[in-house]
Amino acid sequence: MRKTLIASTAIASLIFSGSALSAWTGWNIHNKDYPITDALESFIKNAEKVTDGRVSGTLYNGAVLGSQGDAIQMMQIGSVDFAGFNLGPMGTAIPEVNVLSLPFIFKDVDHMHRVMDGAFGEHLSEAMSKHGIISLGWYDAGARSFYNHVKPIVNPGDVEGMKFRVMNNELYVSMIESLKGNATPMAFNEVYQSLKTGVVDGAENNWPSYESTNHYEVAKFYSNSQHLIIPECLCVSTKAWGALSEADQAALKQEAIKSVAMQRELWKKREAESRQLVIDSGVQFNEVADKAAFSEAMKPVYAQAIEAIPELEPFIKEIQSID
Ligand code: GTR
Repeated sequence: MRKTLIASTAIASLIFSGSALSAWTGWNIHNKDYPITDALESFIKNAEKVTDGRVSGTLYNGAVLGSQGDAIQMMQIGSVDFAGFNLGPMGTAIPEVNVLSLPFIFKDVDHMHRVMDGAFGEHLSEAMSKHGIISLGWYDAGARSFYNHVKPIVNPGDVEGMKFRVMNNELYVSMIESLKGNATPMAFNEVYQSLKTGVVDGAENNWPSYESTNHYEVAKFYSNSQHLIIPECLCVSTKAWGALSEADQAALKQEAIKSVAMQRELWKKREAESRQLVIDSGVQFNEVADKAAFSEAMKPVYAQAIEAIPELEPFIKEIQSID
């Protein structure tokens, strides 16, 4: 009786002060012991502390709530509150985000950090917020390179006639077609089986995902083309965000900064470990010496993307103007 009284007094005072209790639902594609998983878990745990329990939450790993495409829709209607999204396939829901899916748009990962951590990142987050999603920070996902079970990729011509799985976004289909290969868009969790059964010859990803999914067991040639550098986000729905007081928003922004710093540290370590693990297991690795040849061959993707999505042009220029 006494407990109930205390609890209802606490709830009444929260409502009176304009704050309500929010139990957030979180979506994540990766499993436990992966950099973004640890960073999202730490974010939501600390969110509860710094808001005195006004925000708490549960992170659902391994895409158990649905594919990223489903989760984006759920965030837009407010049934997923926070997530770690890959900004590549997000392009199908938010046109401006496609700028990050252009091959070789960043010079390297450090350049991506400089661009995303500055005014550009804010502009992009603003564009995203018009679609119901806010980014509180940008996680690292390294660079994506080709791997397959047929042969090393050394020159752009080596991709000709080969079948590659790509993430769900037409831009990646154009990218593979620019090398005269065939692209099959497919969800992340279907790729292992497709490589194993020969539905596709190869795919492309960073070292940690190549390793954590065991793709390296069924696609033993990894060629370091680094054609895509796509960050991921610590995303929150505008609905959940708008329900918070300004003080709680400020506190969560601070936690997001910490979560991003943590993830980038873990990422650096994991990238080196994954690379070593797969090479030790017998993966045949080759550097791609002439990346400029790939960049040149993939250039038509830019014009095609601008034609389909004119909003991209200023975003491309903005990235290219940053050193
Ligand atoms: C990973 C990324 C995932 C997912 C995956 C894919 O690198 O972290 O979010 O997009 O690639 O290839 O689908």
